[in-house]
Formats: sequence, structure tokens, C-alpha cells
Amino acid sequence: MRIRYLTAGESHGKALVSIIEGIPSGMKLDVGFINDELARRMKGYGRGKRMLIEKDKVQILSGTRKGKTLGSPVTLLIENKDFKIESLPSISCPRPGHADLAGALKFGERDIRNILERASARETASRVATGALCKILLSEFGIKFLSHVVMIGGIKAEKRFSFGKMKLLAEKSAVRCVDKDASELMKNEIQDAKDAGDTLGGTFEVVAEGIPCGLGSYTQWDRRLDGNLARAVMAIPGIKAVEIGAGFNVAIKRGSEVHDEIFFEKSSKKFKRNQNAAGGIEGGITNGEDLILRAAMKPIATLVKPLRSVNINTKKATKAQVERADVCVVPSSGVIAEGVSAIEIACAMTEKFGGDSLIEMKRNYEGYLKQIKKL
Ligand code: EPS
Repeated sequence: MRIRYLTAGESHGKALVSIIEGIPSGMKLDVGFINDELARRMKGYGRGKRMLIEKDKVQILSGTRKGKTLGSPVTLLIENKDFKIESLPSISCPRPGHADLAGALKFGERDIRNILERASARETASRVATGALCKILLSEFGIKFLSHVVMIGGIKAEKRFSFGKMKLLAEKSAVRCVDKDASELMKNEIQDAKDAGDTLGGTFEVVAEGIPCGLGSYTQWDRRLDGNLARAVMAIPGIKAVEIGAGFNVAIKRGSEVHDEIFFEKSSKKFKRNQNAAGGIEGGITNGEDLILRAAMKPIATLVKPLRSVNINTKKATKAQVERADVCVVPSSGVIAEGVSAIEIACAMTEKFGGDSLIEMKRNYEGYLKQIKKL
């Protein structure tokens, strides 16, 4: 059964919830790992004061017994310590860059508070928890993820390392950047933006290793895995661009530079490539190379020095609403993108290897690996 999930909950409501169907039975559920992922999402230089209030911890309400999955829907709940939705004041002055005005028009709402509560990036805690559940499943097949910041406010990370070293360096950096010098410059840039009552965006990269070839399919538009990954990452609040592999650079290079030449390594009996400009996907199908995707996160919409706006009730020119918010969320966006990418990869893995139980899924997976070795 293909994994599917729904999230629910408002930023200052009682809790955030996600229900996930399709996780095979017999999987050991490491709640500590899910909480570690939630903690990763809250970190990052430039994060707002909400992160000092919340201690995002997951409660598992269904789908497990004695620490293992049952194959039935898993329900994850994260309580909001800052639960005050009923007492929050109304808002009439939409923030440029958020869902405020478009949402008020769409829902016929005069109180923009009723829009921002669900539109808030707070919801991404549910997707990170769901992604963590999927990462636990994928770790059974040796599939791992990392994310790191590539650019903030125009400052680029120049260095790259092996997967393991990048994972380590990203976790140690306040801005999740593996390039130490760039990290410091990025922090200063974020501080400067904060001091100016402004906000800052940037780009990050997600890398996944250990993904088998053959996930996704060219046989139907909605089975192309690059399309599903791009959609999942684009659907993170604030993301304005997604690219896979060489991404936009393919537009300025020739085919002889872009396409990854193929070789056969007799010793390992494996097909090898001279590079990975495809970012691990060709024809909508994983090709056995690392998955590489990048995305651009826009500067946070709430500015302490607000932009011009209009009061939707009086129609008078005014300044935008100032809500508590972050200054820069590029570091945490990489963690969220890891999570939603893990969900898509887990969907593709359960679609290909099926399995009501983890044992059955693993048997199908091992059989497939033997099959491709015979090619
Ligand atoms: C966020 C929670 C929100 C915001 C922020 C991210 O909490 P609060 O509104 O109580 O401060 O801090 O949301 C946004 C910046 C946004 O534009 O939606 C979170 O948990 O990620």
C-alpha cells in the first residue's frame, strides 16, 4: 500500500496532528528519533522567540503496540505550549508575502487571524514528524538524508565534502552550512538583517544516499519521482523554487556537459557515472546515484519594519501587521525538506516493494536487488 498522510492543527491551537497510512507492520518505532528531528527543525541562527516556548515532542496515538507498528494508521500529535488561539486579537492589515490577503479573499474572512493560524509555518512540525517516521522506515534499507545551507543573503558556501562529513559539519553549524568561513559571514548577514528590522532568505540542498535505482516511473506523469519531490518541497511554506541535480544550470550548458556518462565497474558489477548532474533521477526514475535537490526559501514575510499594506476593513493605506516571527529560516527549511523528501521516497519504496509487513517489504527488496544484479 502506498503511504499517504494528512496533517491538521493551527499554530496557536491545542495541537498539531498527522495521520499516516501505509507504514508496514513490524517496524520498531523510535520516538526519540522523531523528537530529535523535531528539535533539529527548531534550531538555526535567526529562528524566532516561539522556539523558546515550544519543546516539540511527539505523542503516538495509534498504529503501534509494544513499540512496533501494526500496519494500521499511525497518528502523531505535537502539543502547542503556546495554545491561545481563542484569545488572540483580530488582524486587519495583511503582510505582503504571506497568505493573509489571498486567504482573506478566498475564505471571505475579515479577520486575518483566521487565515494565518493554519497558514503559519508552524504546520511544518507535523511534516517533519511524518518525515521522521518515514526516515525510520527508509533506514531499514540503508537510505540516509542530510541537508545543508548553500547560500544566505547572497553569501555562498564554496566547500563540499563526503556525505558523512557534510552531515556532521551541517549539524555543528549555527546556520547548517558545511563551509566554516561562509557560516560566519551568513550569521553576520542574518544579524544585520535583524538589526535593520528586515528578514533574509537563501538556498539549501538536500542529499539522500542509498536510494536503489527504479523508484518512480515515466509511465504516468504523476509517477515521475522528480515531479513528486519538487511538489513536496515547493509545498513547504516560503519555498519559491526547487531544482534537482544541476537544476537551472542545465539551461546554460551543453548536453555533453550535463548528461552523466555511463561506465560498468567489473569489480563491483555496478553501473557507474562520471558525475551526477541528474541528481539521481533520470526519466522520473531513481538511477542509483545520490538524490540531490536544492530549493530557495524566501525571506520571512513578517518584517519588524513593516511594508506598506491596506486595512482590508477600512481600505485605508497602512503598514502591514507585525507578528512575532523568525528573521531567517533557511537552515530549518533544509530539515523540513529532508522530511518531505523522505515521505516521497518512502511512498515510492512502498509502491515498488509493497509489503503489509516490513519482513515482506525487505524480502521483495532483496529479491529486486538480486534481479538487477543479473542484468
Ligand atoms: C513557526 C511558528 C510561528 C512563527 C513562525 C514559525 O510561531 P508564532 O507565530 O507563534 O511566532 O514563529 O512562523 C512564521 C514565521 C510564518 O511566517 O508562518 C514554526 O514553528 O516554525
